Amino acid sequence: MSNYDPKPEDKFTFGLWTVGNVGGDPFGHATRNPISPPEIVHMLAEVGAWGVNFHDNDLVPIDATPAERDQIVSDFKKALDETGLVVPMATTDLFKDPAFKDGAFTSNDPKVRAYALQKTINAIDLGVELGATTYVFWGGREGVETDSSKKTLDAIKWFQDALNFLSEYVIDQGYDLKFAIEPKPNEPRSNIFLPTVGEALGFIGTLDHPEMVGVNPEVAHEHMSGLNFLHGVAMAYSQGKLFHIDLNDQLYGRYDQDFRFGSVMPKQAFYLVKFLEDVGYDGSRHFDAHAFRSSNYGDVKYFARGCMRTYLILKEKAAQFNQDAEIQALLAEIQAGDESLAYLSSGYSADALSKLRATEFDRAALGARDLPYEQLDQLTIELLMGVR
Ligand code: GLT
Ligand code: MN
Ligand code: MN
Repeated sequence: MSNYDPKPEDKFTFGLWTVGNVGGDPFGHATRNPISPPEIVHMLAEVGAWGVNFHDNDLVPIDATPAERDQIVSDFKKALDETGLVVPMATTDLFKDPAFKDGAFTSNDPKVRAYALQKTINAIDLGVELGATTYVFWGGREGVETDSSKKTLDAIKWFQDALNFLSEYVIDQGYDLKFAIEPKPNEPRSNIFLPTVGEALGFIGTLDHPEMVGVNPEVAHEHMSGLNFLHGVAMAYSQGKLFHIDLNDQLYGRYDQDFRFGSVMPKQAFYLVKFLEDVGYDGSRHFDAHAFRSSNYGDVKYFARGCMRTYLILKEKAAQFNQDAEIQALLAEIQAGDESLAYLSSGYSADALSKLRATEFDRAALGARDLPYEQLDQLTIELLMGVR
């Protein structure tokens, strides 16, 4: 039996805003008293996390004086020193303040766009000071309720301008920092720009420094669009763009639920963990989730441990899947190659074309091929349910 206790090499991280979430929602007030960033760091250390991430204003209130800022940062550093927790990622709160009610980088107001840029520059400095090497851009307010309010092409241009400016800033400072865009389709805006991993990947190619920019896909956000999260992650990974990942869970078609990782769609979570482990993804496993509103802080710890424990259990299941003789025999049969067609993987050539043209295919035999996917899927389910 394996040990499901988290270890530093698992690279499990949480945001200050996740275990520090106080349980408020659009229809109800907070159900937990706020706890301070140092207290959150100690709680994360107690449950066995490796790192902690934050928005500028999770740590330093937006209206803090410079002296207050310095005290807060020094208290936070002390907690990091005491616990050994690291800060791999930081980000900017460009969504809570009413100044951002029409977006930050894509607000119609040039002053808001400039303020968002200045706020992000300060937040990048803070993140780098605390050790962050990944900087997330979640454009929660970048969007519209009505398309009569904003020219979409202008918004795309403003978004590009902001990321280009910030890329140059990072280069100019000599920071070791890469950017990760986090897509989301809606909530809090009715329509958010860069709604899916696919759109974000396409957008990155239009930037001045695409090599500095990747994606931070979140399970819940792709599920809100009814998409297959694994496929989005695999596409990002295949392009060398999986810079970060937000793990949680979410039913399709609902509001942003941010549930404990693997808690509602464990089969999808299994395929995801198997993918990350099979390819050797070496970034943070960041849990962007929060406990139920009904939980007290004891239950919040259970929630945080649960995220990591489920990941490790699924990792063990993935290894079991890879070693299961019956499953592997089925896969070998289903995925068998054909040596006589290997020439096609070298791409197009006159020779390949004439060979292909000359090949006679037995279409009926192709259609009659056995594909025991029901058997394979049931074996997978039984493995996940613990009876294999
Ligand atoms: C916010 C959002 C998350 C983002 C965070 C980063 S903040 O909680 O719902 O998905 O990752 O800005
Ligand atoms: Mn979310
Ligand atoms: Mn997220």
